[in-house]
Amino acid sequence: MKAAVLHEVNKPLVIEDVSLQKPGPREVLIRTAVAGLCHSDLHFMEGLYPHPLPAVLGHESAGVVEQVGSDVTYVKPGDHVVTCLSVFCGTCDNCTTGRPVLCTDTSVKMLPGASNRLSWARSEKLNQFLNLSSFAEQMLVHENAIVKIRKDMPLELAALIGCGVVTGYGAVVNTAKVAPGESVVVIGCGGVGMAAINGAQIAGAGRIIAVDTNPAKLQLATKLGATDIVDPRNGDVVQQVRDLTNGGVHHSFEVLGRKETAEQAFAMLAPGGTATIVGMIPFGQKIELHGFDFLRERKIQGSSMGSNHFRVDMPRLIEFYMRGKLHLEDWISAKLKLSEINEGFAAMKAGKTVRSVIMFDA
Ligand code: PAD
Ligand code: ZN
Repeated sequence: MKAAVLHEVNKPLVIEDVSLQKPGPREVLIRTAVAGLCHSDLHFMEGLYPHPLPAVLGHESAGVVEQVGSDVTYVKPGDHVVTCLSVFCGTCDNCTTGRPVLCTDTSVKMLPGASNRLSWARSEKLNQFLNLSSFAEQMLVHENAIVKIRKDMPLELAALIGCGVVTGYGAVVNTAKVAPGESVVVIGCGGVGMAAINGAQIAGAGRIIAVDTNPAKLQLATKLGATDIVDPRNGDVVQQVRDLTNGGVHHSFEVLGRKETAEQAFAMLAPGGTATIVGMIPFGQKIELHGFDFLRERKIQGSSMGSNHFRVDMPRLIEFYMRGKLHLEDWISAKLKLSEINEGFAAMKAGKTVRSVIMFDA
């Protein structure tokens, strides 16, 4: 089968012939239908985060089950599934206390470089990425890395839920637990930020302020629920937000992955407010905060994949879509072939797209 391989950082992905093992007892072989391009893939391509290479990237996908291992009862061939990198064991302390994204069982949630599922004609090891590797015509995953979905859900929209949508929505609903009427700022309105805005609207937030440097993104944000927009090119973002909110917001979400914007997210909080950092700040980089702000009970926290319980959250997100509350069609900027994947990442880097998706049958 064909897969897009990252050989070296800051080099284009190369389409290669690769193979997968037969499913082990708890593994599922999936025919990939759609894979979304997420900025997290780009962070690894640019070397801002380390990963053993060569590797098949991709972690936002939907597909159809082809084959299951001897112990798998959850799905059968023909079932439609969405994948999630938050693979869980179900029995470690974090899983059993309701935080499966923090699963610590490395035999299920394998560490980078540990999986031997992928192979190719060369002697060099080919690495699986985040237990998924979605930029490939097929995926071999643990059964606890997938959720079964209804078959009338379009797979290209379902794929978006696999990372971007569950991350943005979950940051608002699961991590920050935004209450009805509270004010929200989302800094960075790409695929993940748009989901945070749409999630804030579903949660019943009051003011929802979208911050982005791209006017087209701000316009779409308004359609998804933003009540106000802020363009950083019009002046200090923190001051603009303070002016709009009479002194600060209850919740800010950094959905970009930069030091300056993480610091802005904290600085724009009202007393008692919470900043939630969703973006992947380059590995090793530190952020600076005013110590005094903690005396007014301002908080800052991380959010991994929207603190999801994806077997519950993803089918609910699909129901929101079916009821017209989650505007997934608006996310897709381009449908690409696997061979066009580098053009897709170039458009992301230029800030042009909300989400590009690879359509494997195209
Ligand atoms: P994206 O590239 O689609 O969106 C980034 C957006 O930021 C674009 O709309 C830009 O126009 C906008 N932007 C650029 N500069 C500024 C600025 N100075 N101020 C405001 N906006 C600006 O990215 P994405 O939505 O795919 O991902 C966003 C981040 O979320 C990224 O760091 C990614 O790695 C991270 C992420 N985290 C998790 C997690 O579990 N924490 C999961 C998925 C993605
Ligand atoms: Zn992602």
